[in-house]
Parts: sequence; structure tokens; C-alpha cells
Amino acid sequence: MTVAERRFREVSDAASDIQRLIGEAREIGCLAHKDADADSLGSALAFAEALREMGKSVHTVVPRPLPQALAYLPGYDTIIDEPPPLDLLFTFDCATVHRFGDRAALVESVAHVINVDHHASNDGFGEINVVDTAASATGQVVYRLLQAMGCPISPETATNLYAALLTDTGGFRHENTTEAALRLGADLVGLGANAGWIALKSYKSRTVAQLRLEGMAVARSQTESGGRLIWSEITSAMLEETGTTLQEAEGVIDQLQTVGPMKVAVLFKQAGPQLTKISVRSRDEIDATQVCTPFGGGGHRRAAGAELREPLETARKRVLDVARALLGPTS
Ligand SMILES: [Mn+2]
Repeated sequence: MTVAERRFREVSDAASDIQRLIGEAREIGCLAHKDADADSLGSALAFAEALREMGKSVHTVVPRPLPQALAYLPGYDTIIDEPPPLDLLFTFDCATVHRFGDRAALVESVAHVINVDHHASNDGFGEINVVDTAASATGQVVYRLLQAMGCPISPETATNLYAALLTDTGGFRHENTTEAALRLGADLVGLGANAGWIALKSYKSRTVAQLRLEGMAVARSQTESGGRLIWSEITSAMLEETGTTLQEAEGVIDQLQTVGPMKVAVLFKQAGPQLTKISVRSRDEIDATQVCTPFGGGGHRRAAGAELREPLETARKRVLDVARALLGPTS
């Protein structure tokens, strides 16, 4: 058991302390992580709505830029840029303070921070850390927390939590698609989440420009060791040619990992002349976080990421060397 895990608390154990802090708080914030995905933002919006139902003044905040692709999530229009001074803040799906992006100062200004997450790499930065590393999504932890607090789940909250669960399990296809995840999916549909509509919004609502960008990235993919290592890149030139932003490149990495022999897939994203973001996926014995932690990144065993303050070419060489070392010699 790591130091961080000892600091993690069960939902059932932490719920009453959390309820006490909520009761004492005047202004409460719900924060998603930077480059927010549906798990982080859906969890934040779901919890914020439940707190509002309790009569609390709640503010949902997201590091800039806003994830436009998630505008379908109920409550997205309640996200605000400048919250009033907060006395209690909940963070969702954030493993470390590095995930707060341009909201780091906001987090530091709040007296009580409650860290709700499911990353094994969570460093326990909160006053209370409700981190369940066995949960398939942070949304699953939020659901249990709302239940423990006796909060009713509205169709809107169910929709946010279903979107969190659906996308963090890769549409119920990743290895974290547990019995509990599938049962929760059914429960949320029972509470009013529309599974087909959320799948449509999550996986079938891209622009043609995004499809073309993905095609370009797939076309320039390269493999090594018989496809065990596959990588590609999104350059500024590709974004310009297709008229897309880096935000819209989400999903490209998931195409790379559809190759049969793949053990490690890496997507390099040119975020600036001196800034390269990487997304990593893995299979079998390979741990994706091991590709990212040497560069200050992290995530899950099967999906991780990092940001390197280096040009694309330099980042590519360094990251691929780490990936090759993990794969070992080709047998
Ligand atoms: Mn998550």
C-alpha cells in the first residue's frame, strides 16, 4: 500500500464529514481537470446539481479552454469563469495539482479541498481524498457519494454520470468494464439517462474536419516491432490544413490502439513550438503510465498522458525510447 492509498477514504466513511463541510460552506466550487473529459466534467456537473438541489450556492469551474465537445452535458451552460471566493472545493478526476491548469491559484485559495477520483496515481492532495482506484470512472464514485448523502438522482444527473461512465470505459469496451460498471449503467438508464443519445453525443457527433484530421494521423502512423509499437502525430500544419484545433484531436489515439498486435500506442500533439502533448494507450503487460511518468505525466495503466516542454521532434525521440525500453527486445 502506498502512502497515497493510506490517505484515501471510502465513500461510506467520508460521507458524513463531507456533509458537515457542505453544511458549513457558503460558496462551493466543483472543478474539473484541464482538457476536461466527460468523466471529469460530468462528475462535476452532476455533483454541482445535487448540491444545488440541497439549496447550496455552487459554481462549476473548468480550466480553460472549455471543452466544447461536451456542451451536450446537462448544466454545461452553468459553467462560470470567475467564481466568488469559495470556502469549499470539490475536484473530480484530478490525480495531482498539475491537472488544475490555469485554475491552480483558485484551488490554493480555498480552505477545504475534497478530492474525488479513481486514479491509482492520485497523490492525495485534498483534505479529504475519496479515491477509489477500483472504480471504472470518477462518476461511479460520485454516484456512491450522492447515494451515501441521500441525494436524489435527477435524469440530468443520471445523464452526466452515464456519460462519465460510458466514456471512461471506452463505450463499455475497456478492461475496466466491470460488473459494477454495467450495473451502474443500467441503474442510470433507469434513472433517466438516454443511453443511445449519450452514445451519439459521445462517439457520433464529430465534424467532417475532425474525421479528416484523424485520417491524416492514421495515414502517417508508423509501427515498430511488428506493430507492437504504433505512433503518429498531430502537427500544427495538420490542424491548419483541416481547420481543426488540438481539442478536436481527441479520439485519434483510440484509432491507433485498434491494431491487433499493438502493445503501446503513442500520439504526439504539437501544442506549440516548445510544447508537445502525448497520449498513450497500452495492452497486456505494458503500463501506459510508465511511458508518461518520466515526463511528469500520469493517468491510468491503460490510458495516460504527459506534456513535454520540448519541440515535437525531441519529444518524439525521448518518448519512443522509453516505449521501446518497456517493450524490450523483439522476440
Ligand atoms: Mn476518469
